[in-house]
Amino acid sequence: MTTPQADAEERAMRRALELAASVGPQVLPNPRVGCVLLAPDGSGVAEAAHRGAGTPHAEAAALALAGTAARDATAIVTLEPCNHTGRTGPCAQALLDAGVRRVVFAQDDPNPQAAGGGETLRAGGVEVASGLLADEARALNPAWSRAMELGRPFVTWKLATTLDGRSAAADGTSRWVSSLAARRDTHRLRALSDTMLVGTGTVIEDDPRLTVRAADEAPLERQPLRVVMGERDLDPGRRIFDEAVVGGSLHLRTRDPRAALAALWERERRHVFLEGGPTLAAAFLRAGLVDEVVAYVAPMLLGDGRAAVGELGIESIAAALHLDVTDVRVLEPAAPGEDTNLRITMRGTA
Ligand code: AOF
Ligand code: ZN
Repeated sequence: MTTPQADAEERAMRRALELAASVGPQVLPNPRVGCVLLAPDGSGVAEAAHRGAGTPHAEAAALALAGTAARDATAIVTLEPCNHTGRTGPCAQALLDAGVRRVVFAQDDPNPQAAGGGETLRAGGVEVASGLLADEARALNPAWSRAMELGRPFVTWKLATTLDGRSAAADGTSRWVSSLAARRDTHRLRALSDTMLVGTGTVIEDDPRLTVRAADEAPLERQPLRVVMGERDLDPGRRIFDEAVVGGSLHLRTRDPRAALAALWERERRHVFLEGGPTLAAAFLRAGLVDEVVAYVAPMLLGDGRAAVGELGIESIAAALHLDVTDVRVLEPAAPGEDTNLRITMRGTA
C-alpha cells in the first residue's frame, strides 16, 4: 500500500538518482551520489549531486543550499550518508547538526571506512529507512560498489577478436580486427574506468596511446591513468608515457596481477580496464581476477595469428572456464565497407 509520503519519497529518490547520473559517466575514485531534501509537507527544499573527490558530498551540498530550511526535513540520498572524515566531513553528523528529522537512503555504503552512517543517525534520534530503489542506486556505480566490497579495483577485460579468436594476423599487420563502431564503443567503456592496463609486450609491439577519445578522435577532458605492467624495460618515448596527455602514466614492475591491483588500489584506482595482450589476459584469468569480460567479435577468419588469450593451463573440457553472458549487442557499421561486429558482455570468473 502506498501513502502520499511514500510516493513523494520515491519520486524524490528517482530525482536523486537522476541528479547523480547527470554529473557524467563516472567520478572515480568516488561514487556518483544524489540527494534531495523534502520539507514536512513533501515539497522540495534543495537538491544536489556529488561532483567528484574533494568536492562536497551530495548531502553536504544539499544542506548548504537549504540553510535553516533543512530543519525537520527528510533527506533522500542514493547512498548511505558517510560516517567518516575523509577528504570532507561526515555527512551523518552534518544531517544531525542541521536538524533533519528523517533520512531515506537507497544503497548501504559498501565502503568499510565510511559505512555506519545509518546507525549514527538512528542513535541521534533520526528516523532512518534504507533500501528504496537500492538496485538502481548500485547501478550508478557498479564497478565502484564491487571494488569497495572486494578491497581491490574491479577488473574489466576487453578483447577484440576474429570469429576464430585471433587478435592479430600472423605477420602482425592487423592493428585492428574490430570495426570503427566497435572501437568507438570501446572508448565509451574506457571512459567508465579510471585505469587502463596493458603488459610490456603490448607497449613494445603496438605502442598504444591508451587515451579515451571521442568519435572525432579528440581526447576527452578526463583521462584514466595509463598503466603498463611487467618486468621488461621500456623506451620512455613510447606513446603511453606521453606527458602532454592528462591522467598520467605508470610502469608497474611486476608480473603478478594481485600485486599490480594492490599497488593500483593504494593509488585509489577503483576500475581497471584491461586491454593487454594474451599473456596479461591469461595471468589475470588464471589468478581469478577478471570481474567482467567485454568481447568484440568481428565476422572475419584468420586461421592463424595471435590468440586473444594465452595459456590457461586447461587440459580438458571439464576444466574450461565458463562465463555468464549478461548482454549481446549488434554493432552496425559506422562507415561504408566496415563489418558488422558483435559485443558480448559476460560476468568474469572472479
Ligand atoms: C562521495 N560523495 O556524495 C557521498 C559519499 O574521502 P571522501 O570524502 O572523498 O569520501 C568518499 C566516501 O564517502 C565514499 O567512498 C563513500 O563511501 C562516502 N559517501 N562519497 O564521494 C557523496 N555521499
Ligand atoms: Zn558524506
